[in-house]
Amino acid sequence: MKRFAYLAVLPVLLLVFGCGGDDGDENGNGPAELPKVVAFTASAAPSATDLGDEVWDSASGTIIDVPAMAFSPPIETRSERSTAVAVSDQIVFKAIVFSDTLYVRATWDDASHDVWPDNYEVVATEPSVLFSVNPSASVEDQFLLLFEGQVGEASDVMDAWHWRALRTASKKLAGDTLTGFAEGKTFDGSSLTTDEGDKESGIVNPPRGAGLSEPKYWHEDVAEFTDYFFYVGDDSLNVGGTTGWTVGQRVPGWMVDSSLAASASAPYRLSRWDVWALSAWDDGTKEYTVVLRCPLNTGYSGTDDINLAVLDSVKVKAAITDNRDFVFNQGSTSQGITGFFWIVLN
Ligand SMILES: [Ca+2]
Ligand SMILES: [Ca+2]
Ligand SMILES: [Ca+2]
Repeated sequence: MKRFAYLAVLPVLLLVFGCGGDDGDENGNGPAELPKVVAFTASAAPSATDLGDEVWDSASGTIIDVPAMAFSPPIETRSERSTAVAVSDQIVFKAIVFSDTLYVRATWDDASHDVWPDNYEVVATEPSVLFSVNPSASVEDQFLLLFEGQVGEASDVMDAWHWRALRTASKKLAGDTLTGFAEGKTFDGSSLTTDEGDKESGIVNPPRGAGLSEPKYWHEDVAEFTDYFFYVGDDSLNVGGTTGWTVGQRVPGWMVDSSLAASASAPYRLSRWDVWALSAWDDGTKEYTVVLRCPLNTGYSGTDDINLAVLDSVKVKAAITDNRDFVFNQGSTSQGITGFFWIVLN
């Protein structure tokens, strides 16, 4: 198997074989013990709406270093990173198990709330409103949690929860009670594949006509509308207001489909959307807090998810980007990947 983890600790590269996942106390293969995030067993579900729910005070936080910027060897250590590297050098993790559900909370610094992929920007208002498309080549901030272990029939892949600051996490994507999802995926070492399900959370806002950079959908409040997404099916869409703009204003390049959760039934969302997310970016502290929750056994462990219900601990790694998609076959100064660490489930 090619599933090795390269944990960069000072100058030492510690080779850790990645198999199993239920011996959280000792890995037995090297001198350094992997960090642990010990889940707190809660007696009530953490709030689905409040990131500050005090139940999280009972869960101990573990700081996980973010030393690397490549997913696979040769891995680059922190000292080799460019000084221009954009992402935080650590993530603070907490975990809670309540009933049959795992909650994972990650907090990391990010100076920018990047949620404007493919936006339109007003570049002129006279003699008519002119837009440019995605002038900043922005993408969005992203978080990835990878689980080592058996996924369906395959043992050489990792289960993946992929959270994105706009397309899976927009507020009210999941109605008024949650902010959205992390997308269920599988990581084969070089790319991510979505779990079963064809529903899309984010839908691009297309140009109005061929050859035009004018957005098809905009808000009736035009100049007053400052949010970074629309809802599919919103009655305020497609009114085509062309007055009141000033240069530099933006129209969202994506719409989100809140029916993904409004329809509510798991058979509608399928395996692709069984990880729920509550998240926020704090403009004061410049910090993301993301809580992901998922059943320990999603019911898809025979195909594309790990079955956490049969494990005492699971070995994971996490990754973050700053306004970029993940790059899996080489380094990037806009992403960081942790070494392996444990989430102790009970
Ligand atoms: Ca950012
Ligand atoms: Ca799934
Ligand atoms: Ca999966």
